[in-house]
Amino acid sequence: MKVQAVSNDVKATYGEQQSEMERYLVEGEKRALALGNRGPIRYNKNGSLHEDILESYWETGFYVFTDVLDKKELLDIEKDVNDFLECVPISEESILDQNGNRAITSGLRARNLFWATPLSDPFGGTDIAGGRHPAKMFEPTPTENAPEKDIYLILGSLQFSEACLRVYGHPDLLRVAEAINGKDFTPFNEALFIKRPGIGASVAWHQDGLTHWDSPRWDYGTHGFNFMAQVYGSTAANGLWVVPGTHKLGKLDIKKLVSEAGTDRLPEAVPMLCAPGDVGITNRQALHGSFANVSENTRLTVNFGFHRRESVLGVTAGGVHNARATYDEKRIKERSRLIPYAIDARRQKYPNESSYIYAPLADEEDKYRWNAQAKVNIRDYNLQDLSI
Ligand SMILES: O=C(O)CCC(=O)C(=O)O
Repeated sequence: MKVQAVSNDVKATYGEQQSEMERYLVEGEKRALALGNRGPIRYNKNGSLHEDILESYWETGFYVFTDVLDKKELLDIEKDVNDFLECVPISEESILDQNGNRAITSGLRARNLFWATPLSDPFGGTDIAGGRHPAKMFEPTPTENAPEKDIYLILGSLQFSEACLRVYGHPDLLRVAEAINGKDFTPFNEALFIKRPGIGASVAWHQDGLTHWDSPRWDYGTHGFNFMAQVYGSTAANGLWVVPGTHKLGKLDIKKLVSEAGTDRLPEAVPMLCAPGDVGITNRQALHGSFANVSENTRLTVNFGFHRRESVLGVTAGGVHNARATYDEKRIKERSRLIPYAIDARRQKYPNESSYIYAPLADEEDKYRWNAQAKVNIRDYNLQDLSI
């Protein structure tokens, strides 16, 4: 199935909550635009990321960089994702794709595909992912012609798409990562979120971090941030929502917040509004989530996160995205190779761009040429995600 194929002739709605939801979306948009945390990536005269951007990011916990990816690059991503979706298993239980071939993910050890019933909330109120999604979202009723289950999340996505790998090596985005997490920043993980119209599952309200909430050295940036590049844009109806400023508040009692609001429509939350090619960043400590997509628009998010080195080095963590482990220098180096691979892949496609130099592996750049062998080398790379 193509990522933008719309299978619903009959439109899904929010049922009895439709009018309240419509009002919430409009009000949320107004609140979002009033924050002013959006604009192109800009630099100070000395080449560092513009201080207004950093100030706004640290104040609200998110930011939207406008016009980062051009139309051609977006089409490359769309093509890769469509090619990938041709080769995924036809169902959660199958190892065969729609053409009867072994699915692209079969034989991989890491978990890559997450399926959900249409418009459901697969995580909310469960113990999955360390129980970090404690409150259930409203689940609208899908239309009769919706599929039984659909893939809404793909992990380890850089091994499936060179276009996504090139986004990962984008020099301006890596400069942003450096400005927020320091020159020796490290990877977290990478994902594709697909929210199809009338099908896309919700992601219940959560804060991402699991490890450092009680650390005496905890601060506003301890659990890193995620980039969220939008291929078709993201609206109030299908996009991520963030409660501004919550990255500063420590671990929140999310169940209580939802219960006090009497609804999953948290009153202070705002949507991350993006045009195609915009790239958001969200502090992983901020309270965030997204609603089931009853709108007519697909959201395809190229999601990838980065950490401060000091937040992962020597830390024992995991169990959500992969096995529990202690993240020593060797593990971090191994996982970080995706950065120079991505930089090289991007350089090959856009030779006139000024490439980012990733300081921790700068001396060994020659080891990380993006070629057929490298492609084999990164199979199952996400077994080594640095998940805190
Ligand atoms: O894109 C979404 O809907 C959810 C993303 C998210 O929760 C995350 O990146 O932590």
